[in-house]
Amino acid sequence: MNNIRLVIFDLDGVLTETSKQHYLAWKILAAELGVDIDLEFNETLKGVSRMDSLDRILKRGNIYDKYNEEDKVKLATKKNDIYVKMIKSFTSDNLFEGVLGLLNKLKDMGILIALGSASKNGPRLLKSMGVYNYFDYIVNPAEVKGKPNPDIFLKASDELSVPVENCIGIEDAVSGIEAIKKANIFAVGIGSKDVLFKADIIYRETKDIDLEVIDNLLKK
Ligand code: B16
Ligand code: MG
Repeated sequence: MNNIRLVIFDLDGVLTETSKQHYLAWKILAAELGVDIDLEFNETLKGVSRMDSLDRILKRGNIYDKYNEEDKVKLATKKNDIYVKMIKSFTSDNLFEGVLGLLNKLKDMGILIALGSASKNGPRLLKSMGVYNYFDYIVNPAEVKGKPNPDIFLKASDELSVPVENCIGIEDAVSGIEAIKKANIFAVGIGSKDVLFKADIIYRETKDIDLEVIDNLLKK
């Protein structure tokens, strides 16, 4: 196996599940603003940055024009404070099945590992789940354009000096798969084939990932 040299992981939905906590925190904030959000709407927030998520919620409630930038930062901070309390209890038990095995395998094979998450809480979560030291590089989402722009994935490839043809990106959200494809990187989808059909290969769960199969596909 010698084609994959860098694996760029998304966080929520790939390494662990934080979408429930994001949803509950947004739901509390949205309710205070008189906006109702449900699980279906929450799907549209996956992989989307904090400020863009807030904009979507305000638009849903037809109150987008009611708030200036300063108000919006305050609202987003309020949501984040609620969210951070919810993820305080995260430990290695919150890692999806197979993640630790996969990270160890990559390390053993000398393959670089990066985090390409839209979440500014990424480093905090990796530390509390005990896997921070596996990561050779963590993209700071504040420095690049969010998904579906390719920038998060291009930044990891660039910083670790690995050509895009030797990278793979692993994502659970449509916006993330779009970002990987725009970066000309091999896209591994985690989730449903009906949703992630633009990915180059799709697995139901992270534990199903087969690196040998992907490495062979990268050659083509
Ligand atoms: P934060 P990912 C994304 O994580 C979440 O899917 C999305 O719901 C969230 O709004 C975004 O991170 C920003 O998170 O508020 O913690 O900065 O899937 O890109 O790992
Ligand atoms: Mg995700």
